[in-house]
Amino acid sequence: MNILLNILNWFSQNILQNPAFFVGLLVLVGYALLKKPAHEVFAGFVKATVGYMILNVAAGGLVTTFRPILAALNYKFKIGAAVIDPYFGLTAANTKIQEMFPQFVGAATTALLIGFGVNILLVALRKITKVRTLFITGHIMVQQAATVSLMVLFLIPQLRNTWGVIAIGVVCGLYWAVSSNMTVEATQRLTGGGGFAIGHQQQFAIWFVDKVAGKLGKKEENLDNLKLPKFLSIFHDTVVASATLMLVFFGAILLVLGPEIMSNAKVITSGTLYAPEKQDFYMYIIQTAFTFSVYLFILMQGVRMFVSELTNAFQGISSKLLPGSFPAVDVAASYGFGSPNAVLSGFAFGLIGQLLTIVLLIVFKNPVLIITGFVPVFFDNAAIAVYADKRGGWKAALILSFISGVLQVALGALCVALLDLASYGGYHGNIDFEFPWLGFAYGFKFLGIIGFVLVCLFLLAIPQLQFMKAKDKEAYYRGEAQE
Ligand code: ASC
Repeated sequence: MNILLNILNWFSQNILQNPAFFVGLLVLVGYALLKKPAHEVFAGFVKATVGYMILNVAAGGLVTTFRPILAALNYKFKIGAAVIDPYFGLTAANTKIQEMFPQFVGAATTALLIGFGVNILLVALRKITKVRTLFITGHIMVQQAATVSLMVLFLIPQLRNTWGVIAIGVVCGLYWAVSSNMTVEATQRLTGGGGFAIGHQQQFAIWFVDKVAGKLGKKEENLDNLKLPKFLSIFHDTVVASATLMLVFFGAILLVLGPEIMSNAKVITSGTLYAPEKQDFYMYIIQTAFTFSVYLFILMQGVRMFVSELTNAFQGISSKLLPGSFPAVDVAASYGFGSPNAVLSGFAFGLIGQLLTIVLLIVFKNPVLIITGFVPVFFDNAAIAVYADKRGGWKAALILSFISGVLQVALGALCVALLDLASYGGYHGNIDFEFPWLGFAYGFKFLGIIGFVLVCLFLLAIPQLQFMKAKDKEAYYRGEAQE
């Protein structure tokens, strides 16, 4: 008995609470199940583990670059700031969990495993559950599991135990299965029967857009004829786009803060100080803004490494276990099926919506300042424009991506306040993590475990309603769009 307990204890401390090795182990088991040769199993394990360790290095770098600016903002204006971007959100959620609930650092990775299992189960029982899709976008699952872990642990104190870890996995799995299932028809229509669904961060939005776009405009008047300014195309490159956004936002913030505060060691308790004798303040600003881009780039590199292994392992397992189900993949897969102008117009109008709302936050002296992150403003709004254009033409695309930009900032500010993330500098920010997740989070806060159960029941009910509304039940399982 003692030996068993010791083994479990060792496993929990060294693997479960050390996500790098846990992710490596998932890949190892996945590849072994797929009967890959031993050297490939080993290589997969190494790449996944090292990839996750690279992610950790970059997350640490983001925190040390960001914290002094947050501290200075707080000192001078008594406001907190948060970048709404899933990578900043991941770092913020993990840092907060590590500081407040250190025994739960492994919760998100355990949830990944449980959630994936729940999703497999829901698809396996599709005759009952009506779920047709398996979510396999690994890096998104990692980000979402972290945010959901924080929501559950922070907002429902009764779940700060083993049940809580299981609960996080269950609600993640339900969200992955159900939300991706909501995109089947819209995506089949967009891609002309491409055979995949979306498993990313805007599934509720895609469902909604597909329903309302037709009422906002005519699909014949699509974005193909729109002339966009040439310079927008530089935003196709994430380094250029994130460095530019960071330069604009942090440039403005650092200019307002000024060199005195940024060189004051009493205010800036950790991270890099501005040292006046060594560097010009303006060069310091550019360097600091670009440093974010550097760490973001490293972070994405690490993520890419472990995710391609994780995705292969997951996909292999699911194709063996669940033939005939729809894989739910990265939203970028849909862009090629839309009007070439849709991606950049969605980004541009989403950005306008975000910037206007940020100005309103400043004018009305909101205690939390929101800073535009690249991933939601680009990928969410691009997807919204692609799907909206298909059903309602350019008018629907521009209106809906603009509204999404407004909501990302306004509801994002509420999320930051609710989860008390301002001193951690980031929130997930993708549109599903404002709507419906903000609502779910309020349910957790005000109704506790009952709220949690209601959220699960609500999610389970969605595919049942989709199925009830489908006229041809066989076509529902084949994923054919019926209107
Ligand atoms: C995200 C995220 C990314 C991008 C990428 C788009 O939400 O975390 O890295 O979108 O998946 O292809």
